[in-house]
Amino acid sequence: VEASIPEPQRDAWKKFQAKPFVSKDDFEKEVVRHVETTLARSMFNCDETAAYAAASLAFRDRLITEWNRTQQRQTFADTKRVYYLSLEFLMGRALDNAMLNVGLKNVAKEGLSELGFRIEDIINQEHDAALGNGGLGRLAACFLDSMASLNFPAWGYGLRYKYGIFKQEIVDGYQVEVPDYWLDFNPWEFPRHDIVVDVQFYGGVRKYQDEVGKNVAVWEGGEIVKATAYDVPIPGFDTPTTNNMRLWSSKAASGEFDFQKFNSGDYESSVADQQRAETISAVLYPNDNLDRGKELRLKQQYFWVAASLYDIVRRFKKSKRAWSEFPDQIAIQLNDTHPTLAIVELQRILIDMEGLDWDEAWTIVTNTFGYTNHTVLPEALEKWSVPLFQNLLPRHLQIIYDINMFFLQSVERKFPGDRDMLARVSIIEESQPKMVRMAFLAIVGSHKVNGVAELHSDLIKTTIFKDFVKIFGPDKFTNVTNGITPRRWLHQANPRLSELIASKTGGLGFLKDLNVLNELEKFADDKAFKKEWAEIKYANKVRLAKYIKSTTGVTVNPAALFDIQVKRIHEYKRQQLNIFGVIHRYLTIKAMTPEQRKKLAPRVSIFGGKAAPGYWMAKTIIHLINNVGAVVNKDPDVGDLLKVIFLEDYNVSKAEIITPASDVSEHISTAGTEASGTSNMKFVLNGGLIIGTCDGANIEITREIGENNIFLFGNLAEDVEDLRHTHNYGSHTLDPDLVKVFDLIKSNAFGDAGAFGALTGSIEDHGDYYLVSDDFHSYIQTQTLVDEAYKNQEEWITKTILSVARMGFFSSDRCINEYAEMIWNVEPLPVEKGSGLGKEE
Ligand code: F55
Repeated sequence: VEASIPEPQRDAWKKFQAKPFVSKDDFEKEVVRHVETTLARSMFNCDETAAYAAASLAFRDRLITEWNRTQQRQTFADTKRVYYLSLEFLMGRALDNAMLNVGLKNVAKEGLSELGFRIEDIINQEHDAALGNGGLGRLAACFLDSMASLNFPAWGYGLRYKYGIFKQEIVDGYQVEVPDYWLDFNPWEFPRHDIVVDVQFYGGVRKYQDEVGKNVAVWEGGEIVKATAYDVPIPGFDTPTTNNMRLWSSKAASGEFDFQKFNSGDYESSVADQQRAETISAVLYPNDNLDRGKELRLKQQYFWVAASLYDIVRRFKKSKRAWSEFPDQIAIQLNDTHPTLAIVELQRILIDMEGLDWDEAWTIVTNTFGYTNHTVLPEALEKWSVPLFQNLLPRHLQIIYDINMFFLQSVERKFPGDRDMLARVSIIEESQPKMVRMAFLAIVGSHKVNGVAELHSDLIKTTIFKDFVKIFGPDKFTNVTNGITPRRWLHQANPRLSELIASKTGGLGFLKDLNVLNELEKFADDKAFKKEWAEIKYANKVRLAKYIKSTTGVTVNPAALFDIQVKRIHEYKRQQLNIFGVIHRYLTIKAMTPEQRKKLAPRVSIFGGKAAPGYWMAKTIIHLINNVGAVVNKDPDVGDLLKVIFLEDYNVSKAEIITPASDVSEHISTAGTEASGTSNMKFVLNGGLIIGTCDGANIEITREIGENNIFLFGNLAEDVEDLRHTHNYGSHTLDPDLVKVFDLIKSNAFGDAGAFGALTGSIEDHGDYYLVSDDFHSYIQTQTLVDEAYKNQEEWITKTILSVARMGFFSSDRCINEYAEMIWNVEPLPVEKGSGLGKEE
């Protein structure tokens, strides 16, 4: 149905078009209107929740106006678009970000104040949008911010989980998971009840030859689930461009429930059908870097991929272009292997629905997709059992077999007779049961594969994807080192530092071109500047200390060295190395004379992060940290010299308080295991130093900021394999200091040692896979260097200024520009400024 307004009536539309507010008065007017109409309240019952709701709705209205204009502009310009497919978008809060990106936070602050509210209190009402696990999900969120800020025509596609990552509570030192029901009130989404896609599951495939002898496959039967679109506007910083994140929600095809079943008395099964459909988008799987092969997860993947591709193809078809132009109009980036089915789905659409030849279709498919790998850990590489696939997606399995056949034929031509090679690279693993190797499918179906930091991109080329480099040549593989958005991770999280930088570099331009930070180098020895710089760090530490007091009851000294490790709990990230180091410090302090104690810089060791609910070892690490804290924090003999804090429920909004408050942060993964890491970048950008291994992006951070400004330790990636071999087949003696730590644990100093037997045992008796003992001495020594360096505050501050000045490379804007040029071949669509944008600095 043509829904476009006829020409003669359009003047009326133009005359009455919504105008985004710019002034304080207009903002207040909008807030009051929303309180009194949308929320049906008044000045006599407007609490902070209502004020948050109204302020958000005022900004949402403003965003959606720009959103509409952006979409019109992009459709009219008809340029190539990027679609970023990610099962996770770890967005955090939207209001503060929206206010800052459109440049109206001060307007809102004054407006809210006139209406009787403090803006901080209003911002704090918002529930995080926590639709992700960790780095991978947060990267997707940073990319959306950068793509909008750089005016790229780009959409994110994901799932609208009813429950995001669980909320973590600590009870008696143990992690307890609580469901995160976040949709109770979400002013940031627009349900699109008119955009609904049918998604098919199960059923069978009928094959026949048509009248001209062409082979036809029809996927029929099975069941249909409906996907409804929910749109979330993504405002760019200092630009009217407002992009879209489209999240799909699942519903039973028959609406509420199947009336036929209902009328025939089969009430229960009609309700069950409905619930089964809704289950698809119900929860985010809480594993990071682990693949569990559950059917519901595969259903989620196909549901989301099928709806997104239908949407993308529908939009393309409106342009009436030839299919061969598809890759000129569309780039699709796969955030890890989770959306790999999109490759198969597009091939299916082109050959089964649109009648293209296999080869013609396959050329389109491979030119459209790019695949980003985020891990080399074998347990995280996705595989799906063939029988499961056969049952759920029978036609897709056939297409995968065909893709594999043509691929293996090409390998055979290139390496005749190399049977081992064929077995190694086959998309189908010949195991019992057979498995579909999703990473291999993603490589074969994409034109570029990238890793997320230099070391990682080298590692994938020399280890897990080595054969594919031989087959496709090295140019198919590339590196795009991760980045972070300086808008959220500097301007929003650390407003005072942002303001100071702005005052010295000529305004907020550095937030759009982070290399401008270079200009700070000249202040590295400037007394007055250093004083302000240090005051800001101290104020951020005071803020965190208050937060620690209010959430844990522990008093920490803001003058102490704040040593922070916040990230998902995982053995490869080695929070156990950190806590063993803390126990070693405790032993050392206990053995010190009063004179020695006077010379030691007081320390607060701060941990935070969630363990996957089924990851026992990670939960044990949390338990140990909490038990060590319980003993150390109340030991009067230690006092301020050492405090150990575990912060509950680490998430994006908490990261905004924690990150600016670090003196040192820990990025201490076993070399070769952390693909990149991104919190390392956030901490340095906020004036903290790093203690870290030569792993992931730590290496490039060192190259940028200089090796005098980072505390590196531990074995190198190239030596890890040999060390593991020695543990298993040679002699394996533990570091003597680590033995003392274990002895203390075993003396029940931190509660029943039985609880920690698996943890110490994994190192003593099970090969110490993550090299905790091998790196322990180097770690302790380096921590001593940190203590020494911290005593010289003047030098320390200089180091942090120089580091910040050299962090420009790690903006996600640089990253997106690299993707655009090397992988997507897309251009930004610049916009005239002044279409209602706030003009604040
Ligand atoms: C989630 C689900 C599965 Cl099935 C597998 C992995 C994940 C996940 O959360 N991975 C993840 O966060 N990976 C991280 O990606 C970051 C962004 O590239 C990297 O910085 C980080 O090194 C990597 O571990």
